[in-house]
Amino acid sequence: MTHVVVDPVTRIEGHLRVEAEVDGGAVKQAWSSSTMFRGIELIVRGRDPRDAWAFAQRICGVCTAVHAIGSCRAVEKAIGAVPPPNARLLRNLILAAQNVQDHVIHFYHLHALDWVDIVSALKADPAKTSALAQSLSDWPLSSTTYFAGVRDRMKAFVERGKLGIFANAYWGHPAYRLPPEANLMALAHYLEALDWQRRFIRIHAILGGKNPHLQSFLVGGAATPVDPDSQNSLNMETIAALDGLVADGMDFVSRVYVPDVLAIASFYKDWAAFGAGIGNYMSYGDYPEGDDESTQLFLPGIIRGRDLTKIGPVDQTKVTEQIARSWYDYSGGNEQALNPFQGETTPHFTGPKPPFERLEVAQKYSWVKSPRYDGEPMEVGPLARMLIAYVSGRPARAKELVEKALSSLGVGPTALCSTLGRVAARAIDAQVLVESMDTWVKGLADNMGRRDYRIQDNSKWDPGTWPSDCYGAGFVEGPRGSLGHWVHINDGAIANYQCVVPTTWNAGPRDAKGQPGPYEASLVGTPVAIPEQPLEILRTLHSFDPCMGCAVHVVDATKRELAHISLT
Ligand code: NFE
Ligand code: MG
Repeated sequence: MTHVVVDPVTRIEGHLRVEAEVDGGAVKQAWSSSTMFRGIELIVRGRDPRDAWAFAQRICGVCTAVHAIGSCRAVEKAIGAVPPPNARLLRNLILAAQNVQDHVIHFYHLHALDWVDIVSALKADPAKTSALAQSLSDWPLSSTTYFAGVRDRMKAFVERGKLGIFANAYWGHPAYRLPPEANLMALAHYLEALDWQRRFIRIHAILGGKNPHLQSFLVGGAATPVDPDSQNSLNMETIAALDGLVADGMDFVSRVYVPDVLAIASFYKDWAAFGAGIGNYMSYGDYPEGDDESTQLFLPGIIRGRDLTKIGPVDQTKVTEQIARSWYDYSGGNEQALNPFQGETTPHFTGPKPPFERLEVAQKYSWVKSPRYDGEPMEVGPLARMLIAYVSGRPARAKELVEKALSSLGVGPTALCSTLGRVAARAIDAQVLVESMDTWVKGLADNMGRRDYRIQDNSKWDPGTWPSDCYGAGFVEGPRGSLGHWVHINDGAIANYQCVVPTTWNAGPRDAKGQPGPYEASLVGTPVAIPEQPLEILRTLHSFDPCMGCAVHVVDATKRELAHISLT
């Protein structure tokens, strides 16, 4: 038995530590710990709920808009405001742009190097790479000269001994299986994706003034004026700019990202048998096209025990958070499971004191809480969304793309419940979303044509119109999955605020019953060829796209000083 510690897990957002027991070449047990403690969730207490989105958005530097939208939706539910169609379209566009950009960045920059050996790419024959690329897609950057140029740039890099962004990986590890030509193609696309993601997210600059942390959110709607007769508003010129950026997005996703994922997956089909984990999947659904849930592009639902024949409903009263293994206290006892409306955030670190060798896994070992649905752990994310789409047939485009991917790989639907399935589902999610963005841009243009310029329901803007005591919850599908913000408003001010985010669901530790969280469960059975180079552990972990910044977002409720940062 070898005890493997991966800390920090790199190429993620935030600080994640994983400990695993490896025996006979595979993981037997694993523990997931967020070692990061930071502060957002309670600083909105006592504040005007109309301002909460601007604070909540700072939970993360990656999935920023999702928190702003979750916050606005929670407050709108509490006070009874209903955003008009233009605001819905603007939010859908912002949210989808966030998801699509994040998925591309995740695949190429945070995850691909678990599958792609950059050093092997140097041995590639550019002519063969060109033939491979042209067999997969009609993407124009595919000539022999182009790939020779990429290879030579990389060679010069390596010869100077400065691997830069490619340093500190397990190059040459036996678990890498792509031929040099595929590695070179992926390297070229890694570099192209860096440039593409910068271009694509100009959608956020157009609709929100900047990225990250857009400025244009508003309780009851959006603060982006829509008026074709004004230079300073969203007008036909901006519609044309959005059209161009969405087309560029569709191009890259459908001609580079999706073909790359399928091509790489075809060399790693055995990874459809690893990383399944708990086999429960949940999605809140999102992208409303009308006033109620039934109009959403993605429907809410729950799949249990990998049973792809039925979908259960999501009843938000069944969502709770436990802290049996997390560094917090609950006033009513640490064995409690609290719904976020009653949620508490009282940090209580119980050790071990750093520097330490091992977490105290029999006690508390993470800053992430353990969310549960009806007492059960749930995996959230693009895989959950695509499974629910596949089983429900909605949206039809998602089902079609999932079927196409399965047939191109020659595998059945249960293969989706795996490390590989998570990666493929994310790419399909990106394609469905970028195609839908096109429809939403047209929707905005149509509304302008009809002179419907409404962007806000301001009937509830005045706190005098609010109930003196009210509760609301807002739900969003972020890049990493289902996100909820819960707010309790009393006398016009925030009395309690809780967020349960995608990475909290996926990265959470064991609960009071000892049930592992999704990361922990998914690692069991993962092969590990060389315990000192746990490349395979990273593959499964990265397939979830961890974000600890989102998962831990608390401050000390007693206002004790937790850290002092001196700038001198
Ligand atoms: Ni910080 Fe996030 C997403 C949210 S992860 S990236 O998606 O919310 O928990
Ligand atoms: Mg929380």
